[in-house]
Amino acid sequence: MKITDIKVFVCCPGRNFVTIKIMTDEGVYGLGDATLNGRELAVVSYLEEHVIPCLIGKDAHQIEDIWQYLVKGAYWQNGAVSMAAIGAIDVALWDIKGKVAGLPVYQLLGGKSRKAVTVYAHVNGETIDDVLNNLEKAINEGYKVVRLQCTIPGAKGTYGTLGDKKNYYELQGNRPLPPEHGWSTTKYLNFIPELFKRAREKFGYDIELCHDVHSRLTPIEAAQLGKLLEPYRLKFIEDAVTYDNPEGYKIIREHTTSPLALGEKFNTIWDAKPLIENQYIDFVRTAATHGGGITPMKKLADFASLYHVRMAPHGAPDLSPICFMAHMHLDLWAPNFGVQEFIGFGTPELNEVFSFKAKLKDGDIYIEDISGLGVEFNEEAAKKYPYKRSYLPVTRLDDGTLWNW
Ligand code: KDG
Ligand code: MG
Repeated sequence: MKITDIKVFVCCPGRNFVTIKIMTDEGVYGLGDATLNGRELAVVSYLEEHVIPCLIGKDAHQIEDIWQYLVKGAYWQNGAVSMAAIGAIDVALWDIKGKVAGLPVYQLLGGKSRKAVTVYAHVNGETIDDVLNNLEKAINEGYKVVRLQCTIPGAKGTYGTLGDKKNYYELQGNRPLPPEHGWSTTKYLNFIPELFKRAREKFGYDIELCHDVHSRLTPIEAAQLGKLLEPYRLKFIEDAVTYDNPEGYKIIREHTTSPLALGEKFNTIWDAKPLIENQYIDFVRTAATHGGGITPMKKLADFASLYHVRMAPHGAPDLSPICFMAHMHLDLWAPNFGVQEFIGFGTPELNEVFSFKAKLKDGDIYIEDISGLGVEFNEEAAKKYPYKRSYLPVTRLDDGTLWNW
């Protein structure tokens, strides 16, 4: 079955997405998500100039060989742009294989390890009271795992809160240059334990809670946070420190039993390797899009399982429903699945462009047994939403120093 053409679509139904469609000589096609938030067009160019021309005429069934060819064959391995491009190709090839086999992708991975995928919802607010009200709603909706984020009083923008945005699909700051946020570790460490203390006082310990630090701390500060949050028994603290220095996680580990999650920015299994084999993390958060596809995600899950590390794939709004559905199949299969990040099924604009059959019940997602990934992309609808340049914010300390957003 030969690849005859690969089309790339860029659209913005609320936020930008890069979608690919692989066509074959047997009429079966597959879809992949190549979205790299804020650097979308670099991936388009990588695909159009350097990936697609090499794939025309290749056998669409040779998923592993094509993945190796794109990764090793480029000589310049890894990197966010190239792995997002390769991730999209790989996911689209799994979609094709599932369609040809007449099976959902999870069957090709080894079948279901569970009936449904437990997700964690985002709960945020401008004050602790806001967050607690929203947490009550999430609990009443049936969520069993929830991520809490709260605006830090006096901060100029806080990660994970909507601020003046209506929803996650609104472009960053609605302007084509990065908005600027502020950061104070002191204010943050003084404030955030109170959020979890009050959540536990009001709702007890049955609801599982997580928190995303978004790489703002140094290792010893993260160790302090882990200790401060220990009484509130979080499911995990995410991205406490950037992942570039795995030894930093050793410091955190030596001081706290708060579980740690990391990996949404990993683009290879080798990024994850030292953190997993040294038992520095408990959950690995790599996404099929940014990690290079379903093929490496399967290798990552198997490797992590040897170290009792569980999968908690990234599920931010800048990953398209194609990536979401790829995760559903991986999560249903992976014996060491932990929890899936989930920000809802999207806006009417998003659902006009992407359609997929997934149902949420009591904090678990069920998908239909459709062959392939089970997602459709409406090319005509996508044309109504042209690309709009948009960036994530940047963060500065009070003295102007640039910090990790
Ligand atoms: O593009 C960046 C987002 O995907 C990221 O900020 C979201 O940290 C994130 C999360 O945990 O969802
Ligand atoms: Mg995160």
